[in-house]
Amino acid sequence: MILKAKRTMYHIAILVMFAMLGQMFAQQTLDDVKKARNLNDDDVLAAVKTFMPRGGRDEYFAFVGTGNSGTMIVYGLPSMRIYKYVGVFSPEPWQGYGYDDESSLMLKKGSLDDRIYNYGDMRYPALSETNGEYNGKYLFYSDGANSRIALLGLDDFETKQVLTNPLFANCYPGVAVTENTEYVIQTSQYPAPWDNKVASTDNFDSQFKSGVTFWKFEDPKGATKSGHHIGRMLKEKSFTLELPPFSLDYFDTGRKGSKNFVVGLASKDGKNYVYVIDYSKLEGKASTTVNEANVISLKDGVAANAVAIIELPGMARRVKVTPDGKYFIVTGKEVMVFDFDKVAAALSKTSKNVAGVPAIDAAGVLKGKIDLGGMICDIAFDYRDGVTYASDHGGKKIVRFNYNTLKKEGEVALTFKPSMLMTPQGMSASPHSNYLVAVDKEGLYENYPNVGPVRPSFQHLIDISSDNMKDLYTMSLPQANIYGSVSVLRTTIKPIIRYKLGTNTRTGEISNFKTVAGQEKIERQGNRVHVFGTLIRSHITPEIVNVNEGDVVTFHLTNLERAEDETHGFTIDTYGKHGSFEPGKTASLTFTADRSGVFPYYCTEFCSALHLEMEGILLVKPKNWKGKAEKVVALTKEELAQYKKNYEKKVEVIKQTGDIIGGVVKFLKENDYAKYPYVKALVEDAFDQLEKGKFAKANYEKYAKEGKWKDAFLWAEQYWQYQVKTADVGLRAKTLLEEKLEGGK
Ligand SMILES: [Cu+2]
Repeated sequence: MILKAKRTMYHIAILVMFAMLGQMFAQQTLDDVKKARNLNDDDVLAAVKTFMPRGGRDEYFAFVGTGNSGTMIVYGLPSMRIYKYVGVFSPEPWQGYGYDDESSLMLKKGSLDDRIYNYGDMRYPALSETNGEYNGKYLFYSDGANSRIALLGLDDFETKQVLTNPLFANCYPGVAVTENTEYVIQTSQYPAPWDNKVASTDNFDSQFKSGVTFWKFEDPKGATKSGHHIGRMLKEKSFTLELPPFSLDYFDTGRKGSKNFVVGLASKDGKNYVYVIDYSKLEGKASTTVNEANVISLKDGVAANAVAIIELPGMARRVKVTPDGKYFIVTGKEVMVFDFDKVAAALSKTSKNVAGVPAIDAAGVLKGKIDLGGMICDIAFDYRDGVTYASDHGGKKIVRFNYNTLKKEGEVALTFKPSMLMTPQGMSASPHSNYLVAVDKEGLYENYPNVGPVRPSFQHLIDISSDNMKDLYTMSLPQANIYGSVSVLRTTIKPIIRYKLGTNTRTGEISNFKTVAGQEKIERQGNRVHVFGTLIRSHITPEIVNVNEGDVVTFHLTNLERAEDETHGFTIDTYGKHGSFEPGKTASLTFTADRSGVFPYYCTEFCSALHLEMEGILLVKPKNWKGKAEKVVALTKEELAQYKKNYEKKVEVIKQTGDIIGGVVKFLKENDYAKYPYVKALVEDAFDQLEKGKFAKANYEKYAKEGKWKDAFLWAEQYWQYQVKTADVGLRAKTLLEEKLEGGK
């Protein structure tokens, strides 16, 4: 009685406390917060424009290279939240990139000498296109430092191919694609003799070269066995146009009427140029092969009227093709708009040349120029005809002008020095008109703390949806360079949720090492050991692996999970191997067991409450080990009785869980779940789990009959794990079906 009274008092005390808290919170009105934080209406409006409510989704994905770190960052617009780091040119341990055999092989194949480089230099990416519009399927990056090119698949945001440019000693760290992604274009940056030949700088003009590589890209119509569409760049169908020893800079590709053109910045002997290439005149015209690469000599390129150069009055910072494909704009002290039609006509009518490249007189192909007052770093387009944004770095402002009228339309003053610009869909034929992202490095410490000599760069979100441009939000990006990014409408990309069981994510094929539940095994041939294992909450199977010092061991692991986002990590202590296993993925980790001892292996991803149980032991016996087999201690009567009790309890729980599953199944069937594809897929996944558990059920029943209560209990526990997973997926299917039925009413 006294106890009950005490409890009541306790409850009342809690209620009173909540009431008081309620009052305290009630005082926090919007006005209070504004006052307390010294915010004006504009600040609040800016915050509201980027705030992402629960259930909200960003309109765009943006992709930024980290420069030297060799990884890519994915963030959302307008929330500016970072979603992902993706290993591209350098190993990335969190996803096991460059640590498991599949990704290591890909990186090694993509290097000059079978080594894995630990860094890159990646700046300007390109998204794959269909008819000049982003199709949301692939993304490409160039590695300036190690002359590589990479293909990323956007159905799982992973790197699928890395290749070395067979000619260039270093590359410009940007790429561009043609209108239907027929080619991915990469250029050299600093001139050097090709194919790593040695030449004296005395012979700079004759032995050093620059060039433009057209990587042939093919996107298969059909899917791989795992359901992936993985395109490939094909070296044998690619070609490179030889150019004199120019230093090459930013470049872009034409579209619509100018779809056969590439335009880029070049410099030599203190002079600045734009080079123009009509690649359609070069296809199938290889003059020779160097290092198995098809090369078109400058002489043959000139003979085909495929290349020319335009001298510029001064230093140029950027060249970009307008969304309509009619013009290309070169920025610098002046903004110059060149007319593609005039350039195309002038290609075969040149009389002068620079280092053997036909030279077109700028005045004859210019549409016009505009002086915006300062040095213009970069430009970006929006959907409206001719509307262009220019970054005036020194002037700390964004200027809006129109390339058709060549008139300035407006500007917004900034507190920082803007450099690279990006609009969503901005490098496609249809840029969007709501946001502009400006990058800066030097400025803006007024609201950022000092974090030591190395500081982040910043991505500023600017609202351009009205004529009054407004700086909304600043995101700091550690590791990211100041370089450009691309951004695509989020719904254009259709990412998968899980892999088909056994997927080698780098090839998209079903791995030869796929292992299903109950078929885990260890195979040995001489000193070569293959472990075929599985990962599923909350077990790594097998749990014990015995090898001898000096054995070459491969763990081939498959994540059997069908639940969303149920990734398991895997590491073997001190062996420097780490894998990340997303649901359905199969990957392999190979190492030489060159240190004897007992090495726990375990799941490195916090995957569930039973995460700690995902562990096992690798026992590496030293050479000439003469240790006798240790005695196995038999269970005492009491221990056996305890296991029997535990087993019986577990069987009861299994029955209850079975009832829950039965109820869910009844509801699903009564409501025609199969009519809803996504629900159907979930239900199939759920039963897939239960199906896999059958062997565990057979085992626990068998051991119970034999009175082996420890084994019976452990197998019952395992079966229950499968049941839990079935119930988990099943309940999600039920909730989804309820929502569908609700929505249908
Ligand atoms: Cu785990």
